[in-house]
Amino acid sequence: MKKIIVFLYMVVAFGYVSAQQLARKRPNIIYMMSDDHGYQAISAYGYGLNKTPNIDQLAEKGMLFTRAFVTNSICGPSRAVLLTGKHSHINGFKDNHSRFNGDQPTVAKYLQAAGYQTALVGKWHLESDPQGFDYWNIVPGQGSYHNPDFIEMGVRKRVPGYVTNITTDFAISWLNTRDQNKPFFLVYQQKAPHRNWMPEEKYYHLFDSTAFPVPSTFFDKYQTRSRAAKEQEMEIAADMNDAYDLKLAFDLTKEERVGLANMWQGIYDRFTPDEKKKWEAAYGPMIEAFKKANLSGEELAVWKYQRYMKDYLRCVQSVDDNVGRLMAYLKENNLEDNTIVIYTSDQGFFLGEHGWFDKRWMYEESFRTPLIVKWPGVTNKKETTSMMVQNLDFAETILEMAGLPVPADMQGKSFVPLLKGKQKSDLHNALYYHFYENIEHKVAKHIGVRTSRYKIIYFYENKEWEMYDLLKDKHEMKNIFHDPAYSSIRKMMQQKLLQKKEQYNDPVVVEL
Ligand code: SGN
Ligand code: CA
Repeated sequence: MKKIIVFLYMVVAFGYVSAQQLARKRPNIIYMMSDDHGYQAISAYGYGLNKTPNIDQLAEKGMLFTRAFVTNSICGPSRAVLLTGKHSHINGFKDNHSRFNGDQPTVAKYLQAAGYQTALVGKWHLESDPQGFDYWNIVPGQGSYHNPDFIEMGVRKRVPGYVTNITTDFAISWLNTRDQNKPFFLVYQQKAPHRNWMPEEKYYHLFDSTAFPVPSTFFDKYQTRSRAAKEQEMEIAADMNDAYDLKLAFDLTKEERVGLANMWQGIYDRFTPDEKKKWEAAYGPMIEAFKKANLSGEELAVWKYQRYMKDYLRCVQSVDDNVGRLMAYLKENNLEDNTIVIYTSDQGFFLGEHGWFDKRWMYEESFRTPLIVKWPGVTNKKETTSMMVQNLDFAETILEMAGLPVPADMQGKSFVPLLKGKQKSDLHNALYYHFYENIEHKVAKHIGVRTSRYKIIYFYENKEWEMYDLLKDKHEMKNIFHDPAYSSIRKMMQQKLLQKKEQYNDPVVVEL
């Protein structure tokens, strides 16, 4: 049945494509998606934390989205939404413990069937083998930063070096060997800057003397918020592991090797003895200084925040370098003018806001994701848009970029008109969200809706509600769900939630 769907689609599409083809050469498309790269850590977004000149360069001739969101802020689900253009309850991949049914139609399959060469490199995280790609070379599960394993078309081997560079090496060698007579679709998915934030050797000392500004919400006590916000386990102060997250240890004793500390040892053992020496030389003085300082309370929390930010942003630096490498390759090979480049992340990330690391929430930092689209001949100058789009729209957009029709069962909308400057009103009046994984970090399951001004969240396990006026409270510190001044807005937002839930056929039960 699923094969028939792709076939029927092609019957319709081919007539369309050949007409289009006469008019122009079909563009190549590179979809770059990093793992856990918050928009705060891209300098084009203006947060002043770090410098990402290569990603910023995409924005110089592209469109930067300040309101791009995901449907379910976690890795596997986000990737499945990108591939299918369908919400998690429809594509079947609801949380990181799911297995993707690779037999269903995907954007990669549609492009492949229309004559695109397709490849996937880097993080995958969908458990089943990739389908719809002529070439794939992926890291198993979360992958490793140093001397990682890769699975190339089903064959697993260990590759010496640093994962972010290796992923690019594989992308470039595929580009070199591809059939040059066909357009290509390259899905380039970095593992970085995912936890546990292990930088590349050349950046061991980057930010050594930088003190990052502590977010205004860092000491949030979650007053007025639901139980969910208070019960999570993702606080920098309380939930980071000394060895694994904060890098306060080297080789551990047998007794120390438990839980996350044991994971640290596994990661540390991927280093060669010489690499361990270099790591110890770089991180040793930090550990000594920490021991001497004997910090506690708020000082210790801020110290952990600084420690976290340094390693996280060091990993981002290598991501940015490698975007530069790929862009240089395009230029050197005369591909720049006919290649669309999309840069995004599988979701946003907390960089200390509300005292947190990780994602999962429908709160802005993790619900929002960075998005920059550079389309030569279409987005010729730097432009910023605040119109709302969602990763549910990505597959549809990519198909339209390739001159292909959007299948009727995809649930998002192409934002090609927005990229072309033809979209004058918001593509969506509200965005729908559903998070399912109340396991690690203990974030209660929730659904919600966001309009350009308001957001309502329903934690359906606890039957608790939150609502925010984002115009007056952009940091989402004051839950106004029970505020009588907002009672008509509350009713309107609850109705919108029900309406979106119906529209997308989500069977979750809402008790008003
Ligand atoms: C791992 C991390 C979590 C993280 C999930 C999901 N724990 O399980 O901190 O939230 O990945 O991340 S770790 O101890 O294994 O590092 S995701 O990006 O893959 O969704
Ligand atoms: Ca992720």
